[in-house]
Amino acid sequence: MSSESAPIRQGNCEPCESLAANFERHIRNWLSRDEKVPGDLYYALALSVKEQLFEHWRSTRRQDLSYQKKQVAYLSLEFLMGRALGNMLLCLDLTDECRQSLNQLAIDLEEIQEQEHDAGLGNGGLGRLAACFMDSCATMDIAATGYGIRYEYGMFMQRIADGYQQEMPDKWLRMGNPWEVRVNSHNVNVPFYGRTETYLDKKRHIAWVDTQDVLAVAYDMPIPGYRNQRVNTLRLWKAEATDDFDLSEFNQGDYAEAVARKNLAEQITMVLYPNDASENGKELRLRQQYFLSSASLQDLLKNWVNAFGEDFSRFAEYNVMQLNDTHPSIAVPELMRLLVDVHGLEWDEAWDITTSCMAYTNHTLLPEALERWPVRMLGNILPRILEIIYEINARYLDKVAQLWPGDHHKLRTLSIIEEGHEQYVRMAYLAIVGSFSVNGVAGLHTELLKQGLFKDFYQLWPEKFNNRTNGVTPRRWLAMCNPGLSELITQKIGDQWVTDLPQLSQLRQFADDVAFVKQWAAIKRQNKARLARLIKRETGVEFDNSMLFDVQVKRIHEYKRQLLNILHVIHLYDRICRGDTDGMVPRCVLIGGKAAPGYAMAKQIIKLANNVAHMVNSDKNMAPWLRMVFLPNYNVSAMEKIAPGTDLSEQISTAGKEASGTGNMKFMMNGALTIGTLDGANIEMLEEVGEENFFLFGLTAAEVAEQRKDYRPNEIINNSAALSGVMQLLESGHFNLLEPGIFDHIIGAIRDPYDQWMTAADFDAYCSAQQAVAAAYQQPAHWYRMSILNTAASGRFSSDVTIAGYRDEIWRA
Ligand code: 26Q
Repeated sequence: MSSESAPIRQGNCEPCESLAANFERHIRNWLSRDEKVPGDLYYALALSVKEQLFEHWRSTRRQDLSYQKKQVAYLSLEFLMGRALGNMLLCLDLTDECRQSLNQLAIDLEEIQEQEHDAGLGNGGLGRLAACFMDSCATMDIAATGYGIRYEYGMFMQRIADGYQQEMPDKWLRMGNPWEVRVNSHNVNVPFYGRTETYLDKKRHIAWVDTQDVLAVAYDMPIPGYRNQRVNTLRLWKAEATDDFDLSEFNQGDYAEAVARKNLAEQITMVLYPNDASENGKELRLRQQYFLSSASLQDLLKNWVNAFGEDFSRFAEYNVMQLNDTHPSIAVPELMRLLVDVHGLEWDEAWDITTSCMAYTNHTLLPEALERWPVRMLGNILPRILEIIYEINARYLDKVAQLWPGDHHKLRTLSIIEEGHEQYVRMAYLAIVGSFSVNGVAGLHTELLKQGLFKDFYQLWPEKFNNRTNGVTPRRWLAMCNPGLSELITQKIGDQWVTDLPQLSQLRQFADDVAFVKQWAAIKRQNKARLARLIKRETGVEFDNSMLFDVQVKRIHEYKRQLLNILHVIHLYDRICRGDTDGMVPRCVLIGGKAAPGYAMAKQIIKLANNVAHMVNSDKNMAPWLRMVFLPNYNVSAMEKIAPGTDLSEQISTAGKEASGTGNMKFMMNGALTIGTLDGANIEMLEEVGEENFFLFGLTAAEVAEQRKDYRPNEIINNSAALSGVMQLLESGHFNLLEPGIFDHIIGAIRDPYDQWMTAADFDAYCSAQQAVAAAYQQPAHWYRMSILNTAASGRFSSDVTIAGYRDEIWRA
C-alpha cells in the first residue's frame, strides 16, 4: 500500500499542503469574500481538515476491499455523532497547530467549533454507543463500516415554553455538511410493494415483481482512528426517487404530477423517529428499517462479487454484521432474499451464511419496547420478505418441535409469528433465530435476558448468548472534552491512557498527594465555571461553582426516575423552609433531557422540574442552599461541557430496568461521584471503584420483583416523615398555584400500588444516600480523593475494551 511508508503524522503527509495553507486556500477560493463570518470559517476549516484525511481514507478503502481482514458492518438506525471538528483535530494531532494558525488571524478555535451543528442522528444511548464504537474500531485498526440513514431532520430541538417541552425540527443540514461525500457510484435500488411470482428455468425461482423501487444514495463520512492511518467510513443512505418511477403516468400526460409524486420516495429518510423506548408500529418506520438493511447488504454483496465473483463459500469468513437492536433485524430475511433470489444460492447454503454472519445486540429489558410488526403491514410493503420469514419460522419450529415433542404451548410462545386477533412478526425472535451471537450490554442485563425475556432461547442455544458491557470513547469523553484534566493526567502517567484507558489505574498512587489533589480540585472548579456559563446563557440561572453540582441528564423516562430526583429537591426545599439545614450542603441541581413527543407522563415530569426550579430560584431563603435548573435541548455537545463540570452523577433507575447506561461512565471518567442503584453498568462501576467510593442505595432487581407483588406506596408515604412532607407540598398545589391539577397524574403514579417504577419504595434510602453525599462533600480532601479514584477506576469502561470483546468473542476479526 502506498500509505505504508508515509510519515506517522497523518495531518502533514507530504506532498499535501499544510492545514493552514489549505484553510487559507478554502477561505480565498471557496468563500471568495473578505469579511470573515464564523459560520463560513467553520465550513472552510472543516473542508480543509477533511482534505487532510483523503489520502488515508482512500488507502484504507483500497486495502479493505481486498479482504485481507474480516469486514465488520455495524447496522444501526441511529448514529448520534454530535460534532466532528474537535474530534478530527484530536485524532490528527492538529489541535495546537490549528489553534495557532487561527490565532494569527485573531480567530478563536472554540468559537469556530461552536458553529458546528450537532449531527443528532440518534435518540440517546443506543445511537451514541454506535458513534463511540465507530471511533474505537478505527482506533483499533478494525475494518468496520457503519451503515445508517442520512436523516434530513435529526433528533428534534427542545425548547421550554412556560415550563413545557416544545419540539422544533432539527434541520441540521441547512448550512450544508462539510464532512460528507456523496458517492453516486454506490447507488442501489431498494424494492417496495409489488407481489411475488414463481417461475421455472432450471429450478424453481421466486421473483418479486411490480415493485416500486427507491434509490439509495450513499453519503460517506470519514471516521479517523486516533493518530493511526486508518480512516473508516460511516455510510449514510439517502432515499431518492428512481428515474423510472411511475412511467405509466408520464405517458398519460401527468408529467408534473408524476414528478411531484417522487417526493414519496424521499420521505423515507426525512426524519428520525424520536421514540427511545416504546415501539410505535408506523409504516414509515418499517420502510426506513428495510431501506437501510437492503441498501447496506446490497453494498456488501456488491463489494464481495467485485472481489470474488459469485462464489459465496467464504463470504461468512470475511463478513460479519452487527445488528444494533432489532431495528435493522429485517436484514436477516433480506440477506436470505439476496442470496437465494438474486444470487441463486440454495436455501440451506444461504441460511448457513446468514446465521454465520449476523450478530444481534439487545438494548432493553422493557417488554413494551420489543418491536413487532403486523403481518398484514409487512406483507403489503415487503411481500417477498414475509414469505421468507414464514419459511424461516417453519424450519425453525421443526427444530423446536423435536426438542419439546408435543408441546404446542412451546411452539406458540417461541414462534416468530405471534398469533392472535392480529398476527405480528416478533423482530427480536427473528434476530435471535437468524444470528450466531446474541448479546446484552451489561452483566446484569445479560443475566436478566437469559433468565427472563429470552429464557427459552437460552435453553435452545446457550452458546449464542454473551455479555458485552458498554463503554464510551476516551478520546471524546476525556481527552477532547476535558483538556485540563487530560493534561494533568498525562503529566503524571504519560499519554498512553488515551488508547489504553486501564492505565488510569496508575492515578491511584496520587489520591493522597496533597499537591495533586489541589490541582485536581482546581480543574474541577474551572470546569464547573465553564458549565455555569452555559447554564446562565441557556436559562439565565446562576450556578455558584463553590456549591455541589448535582446532575441528571438523559432521556426523560419514568424508569430513569427523574421524578425521584425532583422529589428530593422538594424535600430539601421543605427542609430549608423549616430552617432544618443541619448537615446540608449548598447544592445546584441540574436536570436535562428530551421526552418522546407522545409520552405524556415524561412531559409532565419536565413541567414539574421547571415549576419546582422556578419556586426554588425565586425564593431568597433558598439562595445559600439550593439552585435548580432544567437545561433545554440536552445533546452530545452539551454533555461535553456537562460531564467535566459535574460533582455528583445521578444514576437512579429502578433496578432491573436500565440495560446499561453510558452517561454514568462519562461522568465517572471525568471524576464525578455516582449516586446510584444496583442497575445496569452501575453494578460494574461499583465493583471497579469499591463501595466506599460510590453512593449506593435502593432495592435490588430481585427485591423490586419481589416487592411488586405487594407494593403499598401509601403506607410507605405515611411511614416516612420526609416523603409525607413532600407529598403534602405537591398535593397542596404549592408548585402549581395558578395551574390547578396539572400534576395529578404524577401524584397518582407515586401512590399507585401498580407503580412499575416504585419511586416511593426507594425514597428514604435515596435521601439517606444524599445526606452521605453532603457529608462527604464537606470534606474536600476526602471528596477529591474519591473523585480521583473514580477516574482511576474507569478504565474498563472505555469502548476500546468493549470493542476488544466484540472483536475477539463475536467478530473474530
Ligand atoms: C423503536 C421502534 C420505533 C421507533 C423507535 C424505536 C426505538 C428507538 C431507539 C427504541 C429504542 C431506542 C433506543 C434505545 C436505547 O437507547 N437504549 C439504551 O441503550 C444504551 C446503549 O446500550 C443503554 O446504555 C441504555 O441502558 C439503554 O436504555
